[in-house]
Amino acid sequence: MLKVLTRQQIQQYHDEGFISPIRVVSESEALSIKSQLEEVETQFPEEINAESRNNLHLSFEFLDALAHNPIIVDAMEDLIGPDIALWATVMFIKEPSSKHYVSWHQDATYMGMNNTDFPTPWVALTPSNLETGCMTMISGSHKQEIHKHEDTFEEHNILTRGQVIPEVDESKGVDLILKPGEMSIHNGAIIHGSKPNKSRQRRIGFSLQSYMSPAIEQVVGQNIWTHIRGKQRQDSDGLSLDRPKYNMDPVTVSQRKIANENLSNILYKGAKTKRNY
Ligand SMILES: O=C(O)CCC(=O)C(=O)O
Repeated sequence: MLKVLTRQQIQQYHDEGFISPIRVVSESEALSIKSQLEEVETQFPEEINAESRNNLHLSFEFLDALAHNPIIVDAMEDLIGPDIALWATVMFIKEPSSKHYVSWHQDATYMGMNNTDFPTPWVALTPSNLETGCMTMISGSHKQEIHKHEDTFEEHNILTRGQVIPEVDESKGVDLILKPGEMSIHNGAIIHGSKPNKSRQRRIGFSLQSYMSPAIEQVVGQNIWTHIRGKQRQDSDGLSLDRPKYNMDPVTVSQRKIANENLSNILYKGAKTKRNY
């Protein structure tokens, strides 16, 4: 029996590679999460900034709560079954009137898994639209192989390697317009990207990348998984993570550091350069 998604939405996920929009929290709750985020950005600038944006859920309680939000997790269960672990999270922030963008890419390319078929919820904490630089999905492209990506390390490209698929048929592009508190869900193999934020407000999206069943294995490097629901994974670098009881709970801060080092080793394997995110 389905918990959150409809059969039609599941069909859309399989046919097009994404679903959108789905409400996760109310608009006012989303704005409260944004305020908490901005408070900790000021309080702990070393821990949370444009370069330190990975796995914030490991040491910030309000983001841990979002990673375990029952609407998100129930939607994941509808797609992948009852045994669920989270690979990592990324806070994608585009500052007002900035040049930052995300080039056409497929998430699974550098994640080092033995499969590319896994869902990523992306939760909007601010309006995400054509003006602020929402994500655009190339409908149906998750059915293609993983394309060759060129690593550009371009200054304004906020992907790790600035990786790009050079030729994309943009005619199949679908813009995912989200209000604060809504999410989209996209497949690990779908081609997607996003343009700069031309507005006078920040565009913030929390990407829960990705929820996976134990059938999907890490074959490059070693990841520290966040256990979410059902059977616990056995391949979590020997670590069972503590959840933060409050922001910057010290045990969890050191765990995040190790998790991010592991993540970086996976994402930059074989790359000529390594950025700090
Ligand atoms: O936030 C963005 O604009 C892009 C995010 C993205 O590529 C992802 O979550 O997979």
